[in-house]
Amino acid sequence: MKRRLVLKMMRRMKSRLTPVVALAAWLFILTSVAATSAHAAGSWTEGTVANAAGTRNYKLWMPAGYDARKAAPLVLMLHGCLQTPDDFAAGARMNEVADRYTFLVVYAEQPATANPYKCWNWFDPAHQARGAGEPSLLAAVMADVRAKHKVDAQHVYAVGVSAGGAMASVMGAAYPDLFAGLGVCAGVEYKAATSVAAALAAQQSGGAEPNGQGTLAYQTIVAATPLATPPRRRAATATRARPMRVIVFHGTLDTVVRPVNGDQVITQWAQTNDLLDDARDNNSVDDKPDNTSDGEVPNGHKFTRYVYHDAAGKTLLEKWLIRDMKHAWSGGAAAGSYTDPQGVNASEEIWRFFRPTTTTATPAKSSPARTPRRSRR
Ligand SMILES: [Ca+2]
Ligand SMILES: [Ca+2]
Repeated sequence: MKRRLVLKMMRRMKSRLTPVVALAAWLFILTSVAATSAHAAGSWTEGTVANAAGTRNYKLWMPAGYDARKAAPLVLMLHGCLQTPDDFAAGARMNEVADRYTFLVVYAEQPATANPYKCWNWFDPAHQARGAGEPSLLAAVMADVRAKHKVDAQHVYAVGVSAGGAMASVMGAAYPDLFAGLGVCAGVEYKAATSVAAALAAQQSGGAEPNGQGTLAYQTIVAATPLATPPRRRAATATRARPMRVIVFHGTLDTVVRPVNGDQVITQWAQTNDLLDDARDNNSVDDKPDNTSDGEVPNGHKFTRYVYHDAAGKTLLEKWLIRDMKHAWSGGAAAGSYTDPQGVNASEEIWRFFRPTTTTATPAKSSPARTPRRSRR
């Protein structure tokens, strides 16, 4: 299509320009066509959403190999205070993972007009609920991306660092119909605070009692996901909401958001998932790790990884404590602010944790083998 257009332009040019100028133009057009077609890397697009709560811009990473006809998973990335989408993208390097595994990454931008430090207002009751404030704007971002691109609705996740991580916790409870999982890096539990003073206190010594916050998040989820599509194979007493998969990263030397907050994120979501799985507070999911392992990044930090199972023994929650890491996104590049390249590569681990698996689907290979067997009868 593009080449045909170029030829058409050339034909027109030839009739008008001198041969030398025409040749120069021809070469210029040819090289630019070659440059664009040779580049298979992902690319940015931008968008803006608006509703009664205001306006927000976003940047969307279209991964290399993205096929507009095929539904792709989508990850919402929420930056921390003083950051921008570009800064966060450069630091976290999630786009590189997206290029490898072909998923969309959308970076919502919190402007200084909304918060002088560009923090998501996770601690303000005006921005903690479905259909209001910043959560509604973030939901609008997701809706805009989904309207313009083919998204695999079953595989949409919210990931954030610091204030962005705190907002990811809010989004998981307020919009459980949108998100199947959360990545909380140096963040806090759901509604850890409901004022600026409480936010500062929570960052230092933890937020509201996390088991209670887990129950609160469950009640919020139930309110957000009534009846519409009852899940298959679930007890009549349960809600239709899915379990929320959550992965946490926290540095042991984080003095901005102390590590107790990472523990609270796990306790809170363990309780929420305990209630979600059978509508009973029977510790079918709890915050005691089922698996603990130590490791070390080559030339980097040591870490401990805690894995928490659901009632069926499958991984539901994970927590990575990064030894000697301060307030930062674990891993990534120094090109972005608030990163610690010596930490575990959080982007890689988050996608490993979220990555859709095909264990429940019938592998494509087995279909032809079955068909002849059936036809013999
Ligand atoms: Ca339970
Ligand atoms: Ca419980």
